[in-house]
Amino acid sequence: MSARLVIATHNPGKLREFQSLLAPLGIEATSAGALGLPEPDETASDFAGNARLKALAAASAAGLPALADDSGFCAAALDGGPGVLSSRYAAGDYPAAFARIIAAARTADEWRAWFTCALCLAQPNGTTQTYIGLAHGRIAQTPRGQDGFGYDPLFIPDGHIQTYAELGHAAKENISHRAAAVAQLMAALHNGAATLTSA
Ligand code: ITT
Repeated sequence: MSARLVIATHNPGKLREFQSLLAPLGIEATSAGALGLPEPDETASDFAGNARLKALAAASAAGLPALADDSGFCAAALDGGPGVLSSRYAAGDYPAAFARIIAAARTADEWRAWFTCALCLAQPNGTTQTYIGLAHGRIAQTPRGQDGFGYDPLFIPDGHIQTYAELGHAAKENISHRAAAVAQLMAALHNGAATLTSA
């Protein structure tokens, strides 16, 4: 398949993961940052709404199909928060955010957590398709690991004893919320339910 796609993210950690996850498709992927596309305000109240907003903005500005991801870390002790507010909750200070989440988990004695990824493929003509990927696990009592980005040092996926940041990129790619959403997109592209070429 030869097609062009805009990866509508300004987050370098996400971009790296997408480039690797989408490599098997052999598509020419450009990032929204490289194209100088503006970052739309994330005004929706849920992951799918924000993913759609970002994908539509990029597809319309670039005149190309665009893929956007809205994702976040969800703690049971915070009723699923920070969730859609994950980036704002950390405000660039991840150690402080981790400390607040660990304190909440300890108080509630509730360590379950999950990542959510809403992936939206938008066409320049305004049609969209959205896929949701989840990864369940628990909060690490002490953040661990150097690999990855964002909340990776805080999350131990089910079936593992290491955090995402300790497992590293190659292992995360097999089990992550983003990989689960991309797998659905791949299936849709393979069976014709989604396309990268319509204008
Ligand atoms: P774009 O909107 O440009 O894609 P962003 O970082 O603002 O980048 P979001 O609004 O979707 O993206 O915020 C998601 C936040 O959730 C992200 O900044 C991380 O803090 C966290 N997050 C999402 N996926 C993650 C992952 O795989 N590992 C660690 N943290 C993740």
